[in-house]
Amino acid sequence: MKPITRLALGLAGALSLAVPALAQTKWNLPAAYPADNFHTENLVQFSKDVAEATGGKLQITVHANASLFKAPEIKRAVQTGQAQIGEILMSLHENEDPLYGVDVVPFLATSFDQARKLWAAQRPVLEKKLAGQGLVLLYAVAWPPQGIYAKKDINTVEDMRGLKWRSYNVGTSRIAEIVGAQGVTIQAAELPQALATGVVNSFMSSGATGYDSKVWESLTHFYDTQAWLPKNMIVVNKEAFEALDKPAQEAIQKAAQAAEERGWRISAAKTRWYTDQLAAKGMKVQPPSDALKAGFQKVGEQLTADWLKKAGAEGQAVVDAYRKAGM
Ligand code: PCA
Repeated sequence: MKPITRLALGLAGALSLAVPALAQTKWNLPAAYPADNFHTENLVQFSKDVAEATGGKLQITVHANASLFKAPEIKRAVQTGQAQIGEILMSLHENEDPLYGVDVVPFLATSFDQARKLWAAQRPVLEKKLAGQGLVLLYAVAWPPQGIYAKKDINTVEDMRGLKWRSYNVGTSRIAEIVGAQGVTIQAAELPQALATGVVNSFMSSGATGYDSKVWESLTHFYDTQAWLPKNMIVVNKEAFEALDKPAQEAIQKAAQAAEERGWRISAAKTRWYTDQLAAKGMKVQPPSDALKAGFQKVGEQLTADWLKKAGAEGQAVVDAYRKAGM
């Protein structure tokens, strides 16, 4: 070997130690919730894990609070490659396919345990659908259970008539229709403003989103109906994923698994903390009265029937698999 060749090889060897084999890849991750929301913090940790495991080769920047794309636009942005990866509120896409909405069927899965089992039943079917759209499903994490926020006593479903009701998906809009409230769809990033200006005076969501929105500045009551646990899912553009080398793909999958475990754990652990915060800020945090519970169960039954009809055999199969898993 000529000395010059040896030098060149030696240099290349030294370089390959210092510089990763692939060029650095940068991904954007649009997310729809505030930077200090637990889902977003979990995403940032996920991105750190990926950076570390790939030796800094893959850098994922999280764009919180719908700063890059609005919540309903994130899925399409990732599908079309405008963003490489994104966090999506699953049930926002129930109109496209009922399967996205199984987690918001009222009272089907009302605890973290049940929601996790429902996710296990839903996941394989969803994974296939997303793959057909050029998306790789990484993981999903549930929000805390959904309750009703209002500015007055809600003792029965009839008390909901005429409320200015903020909805965030098909199901919550439908609830407005059924109870005779004025529904208006507003995503979480715009909720604080909608509350402050009085555009809405009621909504259903988790303690987390109430807390994030400083709901106590406008509203006074939280009814802990525990009606369902909606999920956020993280998906990657398939082409972008496949352009990575194998070790990077594996690093993502591994970090995703860890993020899923961590996310569910934190969501469950913070559930009580969030409602405690609402109470500490002076809100009346309480379980629904028997009458409200009964009335709301009826609303739920109607939504469930609607959903099963839309979702057909495929939806029924997911529900059956969930029930078989022992709820
Ligand atoms: N927060 C989100 C979705 C469900 C939740 O708990 C929201 O209210 O928009």
